[in-house]
Amino acid sequence: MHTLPQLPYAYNALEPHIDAKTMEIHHAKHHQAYIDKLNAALEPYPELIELPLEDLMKQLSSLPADIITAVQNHGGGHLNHSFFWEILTPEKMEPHGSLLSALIETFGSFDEFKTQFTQSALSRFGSGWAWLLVDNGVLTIESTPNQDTPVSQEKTPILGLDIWEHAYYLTYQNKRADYIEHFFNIINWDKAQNIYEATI
Ligand code: MN3
Repeated sequence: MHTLPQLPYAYNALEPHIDAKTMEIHHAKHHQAYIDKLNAALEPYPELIELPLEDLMKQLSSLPADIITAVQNHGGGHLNHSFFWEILTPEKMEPHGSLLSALIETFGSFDEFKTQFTQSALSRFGSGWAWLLVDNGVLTIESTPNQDTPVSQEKTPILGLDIWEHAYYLTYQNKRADYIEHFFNIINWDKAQNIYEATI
């Protein structure tokens, strides 16, 4: 049985970058809905409902055929949002450590990484996510449609940005680029560094 994780900060903590109303609806309504629908899909499969979420998503393609789409959408939604809340912070942080070194080595500079990440997030048509991932030991930028999670493709998310309109519309309306720019002010680089360090 999956349950909604508590936010590690208050709904208004990320203002002015993400407004309190957006955070509240996003967490208490959208994220909760993914969890409710995931639990409903898994109800006929008691052995699956007890699996840790990451393990469930890693074996997505070998699940019973009648629940693959529901787990892809709602399990992915649950995992992606649980990760998203953790990678945000109201504390002002800078990229550092082995992750910063690897970003510079991989993309040429931190600014070039930011440019490519922004481009990836902007070019996703419709709803989805932009990611900084470790894929077979290599840092890569990708975007996924809908609630598809890179965890199902054996990739490790280091950063993830929700680019569904529900994540930014109240403050930014159609200006997705402004939302992406503001995301860089609220990244939990300590958390990203810890995840990256565990992959090397
Ligand atoms: Mn969302």
